[in-house]
Amino acid sequence: MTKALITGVTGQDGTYLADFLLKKGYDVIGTFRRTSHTSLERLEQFGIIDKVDLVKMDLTDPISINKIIKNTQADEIYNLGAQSFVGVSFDQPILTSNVNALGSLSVFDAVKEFSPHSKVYQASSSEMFGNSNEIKNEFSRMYPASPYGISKVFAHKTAQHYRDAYDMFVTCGILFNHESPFRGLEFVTRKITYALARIKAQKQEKLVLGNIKAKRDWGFAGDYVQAMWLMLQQKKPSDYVISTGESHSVEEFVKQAFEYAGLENWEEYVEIDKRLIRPQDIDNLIGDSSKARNELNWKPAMSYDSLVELMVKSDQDFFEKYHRY
Ligand code: GDR
Repeated sequence: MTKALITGVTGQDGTYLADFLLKKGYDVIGTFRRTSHTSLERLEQFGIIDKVDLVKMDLTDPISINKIIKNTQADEIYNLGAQSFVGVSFDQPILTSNVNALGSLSVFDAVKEFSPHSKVYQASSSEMFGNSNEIKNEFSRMYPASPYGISKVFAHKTAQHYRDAYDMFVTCGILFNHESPFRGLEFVTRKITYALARIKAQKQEKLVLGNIKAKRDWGFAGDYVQAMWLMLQQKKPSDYVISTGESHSVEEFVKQAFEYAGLENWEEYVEIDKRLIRPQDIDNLIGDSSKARNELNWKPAMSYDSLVELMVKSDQDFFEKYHRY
C-alpha cells in the first residue's frame, strides 16, 4: 500500500487530497495542529475522518516534525500545512514566516535526515509573484506583496535548494487561487457565498468587503489536488504552475453569485470597509499552466461559472437543510 503523509490535512486542500488518495487505495496519514478549537469538520463532512490516520504535529516544532517523518517513512509527503490567509500575514508576519518558511525548511530537512526516499510536494503559491501585468509561468519574476508571499518564496527556494543540493525529490506546485464549498470563511469567495445565503435567509443585511477590483485566477480545489498527485508520479521533480488561465474580479464574482441566487441589485447589499483593504494587494493574477497541461496531461475540469454556481448552491442548500446560520 502506498503511504502518503499530508501536513495540514484538516484544511480545504488537505481534505480533498486525502479523499482523492484514499480512493486510489493509499494509506493516508494526516497531521493537524492541536488547538482549543481544532476543526475536523471537513474530514467529517467528507466521511473520511475514520479512514485517515490523524497525528499531531506543529510546523513550528521541529521535534514533532522529525518524529512524524521518521516514524511514517511515507512514500509521498504533501506539505500543505500553512498560515494560508494572506490578510492575516500583515498582522502576524512572524508567525506566518515561522510556519510557512521555517516550517517547510524543517520538513525538507527532516526528510533529508530521516526519510530520504520520500517524494515531497511543496505547496507554493501564486502570491509569490506579486504585481505585474504579465501572465505568470514557472520562470516569472518573484516580487511578493505580502509577508505570506515572502514566506512562500523562502519555502519555494528552499525546496529547490534541497532538490539540487541533496538530490531529493522535491516538487513545487505553484497553485493559483482554488476554491470550493469547503473553502474557509475568511477567503473572499466563500465569504461572499456564505453571506449571500444568510442574506437570502434574512439573517444578515450586508456583505462587507475590501478591494473588490482585485482580479484572481480562480479554479476548483478538487481539480487542483489531482495536479499535486500527478506531480509526484513524474520521473523527476520540478515546478509547475496550476491555474485556469482566466481571471475575474471580486466584483464580478459577487455580481455573478448574486445573479445565481436570484438577487439582482448586488450593489444594495455590498459595503466597502477600508479596514479590509490590505496594506499592499495584487491587482491581477493569471497563470499559464501549459507545462502542467503538456507534461502532466492535467487541465481544470470545472469552469469558473460552474464553480460560482456550485459554491452559491452549496451554501444555500446547507442553510435550508440544517437551518443553521
Ligand atoms: P488570496 O485570497 O489573498 O488571493 O490568497 P483571498 O480570497 O483572501 O483574497 C482574494 C482577493 O480578494 C480581495 N478581497 C478580500 N479578501 C478577503 N479575504 N476578504 C474580503 O473581505 C475581501 N475583499 C476583497 C483581497 O484583497 C484579494 O485581492 C489565496 C490563499 O488561499 C493563499 O493561501 C493562496 O496561496 C493564494 O490564494 C493562491
